[in-house]
Amino acid sequence: MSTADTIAAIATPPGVGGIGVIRLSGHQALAIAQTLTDSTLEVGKIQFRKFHDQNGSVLDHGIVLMFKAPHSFTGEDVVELQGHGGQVLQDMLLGRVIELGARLAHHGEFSERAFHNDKLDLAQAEAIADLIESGSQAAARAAMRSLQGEFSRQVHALVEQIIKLRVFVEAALDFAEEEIDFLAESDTEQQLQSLIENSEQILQQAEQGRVLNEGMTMAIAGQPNAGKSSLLNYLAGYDAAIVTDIAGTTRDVIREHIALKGVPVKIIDTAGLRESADPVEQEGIRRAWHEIEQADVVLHLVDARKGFCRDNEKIQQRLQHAPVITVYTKADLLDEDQRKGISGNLISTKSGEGIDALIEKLTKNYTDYNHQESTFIARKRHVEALKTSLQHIRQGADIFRQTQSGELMAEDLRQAQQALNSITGEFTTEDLLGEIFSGFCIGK
Ligand SMILES: Nc1nc2c(ncn2[C@@H]2O[C@H](COP(=O)(O)OP(=O)(O)OP(=O)(O)O)[C@@H](O)[C@H]2O)c(=O)[nH]1
Ligand SMILES: [Mg+2]
Repeated sequence: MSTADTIAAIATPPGVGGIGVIRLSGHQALAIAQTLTDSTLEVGKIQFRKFHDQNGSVLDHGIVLMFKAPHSFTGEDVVELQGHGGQVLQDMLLGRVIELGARLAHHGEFSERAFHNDKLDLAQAEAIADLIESGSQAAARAAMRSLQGEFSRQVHALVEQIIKLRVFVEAALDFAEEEIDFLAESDTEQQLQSLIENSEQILQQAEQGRVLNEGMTMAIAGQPNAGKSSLLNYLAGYDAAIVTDIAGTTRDVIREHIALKGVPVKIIDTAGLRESADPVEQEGIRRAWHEIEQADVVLHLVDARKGFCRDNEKIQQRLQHAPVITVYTKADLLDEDQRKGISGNLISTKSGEGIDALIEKLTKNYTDYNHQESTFIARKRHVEALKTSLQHIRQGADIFRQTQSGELMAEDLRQAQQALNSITGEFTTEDLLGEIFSGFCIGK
């Protein structure tokens, strides 16, 4: 990315509208606007001007807003041209601006410049994209809180706590002889404990924010004929998947987006898991595992009449990565005695029994968004970074408890801090930045 270039883009959505905005950022922005309008422009004024083409004919007219660096969104000189909304007209105006020396902005390049000029940190820049794309009022409110820096403030508070500990631990290393007493007599242990508790709390909030943002991915897994597709259909409210009594009916992965109590959920129905000689079914099962292993939560369906057999145990041994909820199906086919033998979630897609309770269980951590003024929006990468950080803090704390020495813990604390810094972008590679900003729309 070259910040020497002046970039331009249509900032309003494509199509017809009362007004259309073209945004420019960079050191040539003001000069380009002056040539375009054939006039002198001032900062901080609402100025009505004609926009000319290269022959001097008027392309459009409208309002010009100028912002002088560093007092702008990007931190550079910024001009906004508010003309009439209309695709052809906007394209002509953009073409003229490019002719005058600007180049087309890449996806998210305005936000990226704002980030590099310290106008926003990375989590805030991401919150802009999430705000624009939010799919519910709760998500929009949470994104706004992130944009205002709520999430970043909490991450910074954790970083501060880690730095305090690191300074102390590293100072203790300089007094190697007395180190053990020094640390043992201090409140290092309590500080570590409080750091773990705070990290856990933020992680939990970030997880909620991520689900609010991206939805929860819920895979339905189990042996053939367990009733997986029936449950998908029940929750989706229509016959999304084929249901038959033939084991191995579903081969492809079937996805449905639904809302459970206002929580966005991506349900994934998969092929029944078993040994199979059929190459088509084998491929279905391979794809099933691929989806199951990426899910946020797995519903493991077990035919209640068959009970939890060894094959089910084998399936669960492979399900270590995410919470697994075992669900017994076909409750309507059980007699009283059989019912007594089952403890846990029991449902029937024929009678609807047990499904409300299951939904309640699935959503209980996520349903009070609207009441939580503290919820901020988050992304998967934030959650992963918080997990990495927490893992290092826990590891460091264990080592400290065993050795009462700070030396071995110091490296873990350093890595915990680095993981947190990647959230706000203080420690982030160019590749990752490129990946994040390319997901933004052009003009943002
Ligand atoms: N009585 C009753 N039958 C059910 C229930 N759920 C599913 N079934 C029946 O069980 C059979 C298998 O159901 P599916 O939903 O296709 O099962 P599946 O787990 O998707 O099976 P595969 O796609 O082969 O892996 C069908 O005949 C369903 O009608 C239920 O709650 N009660
Ligand atoms: Mg099926």
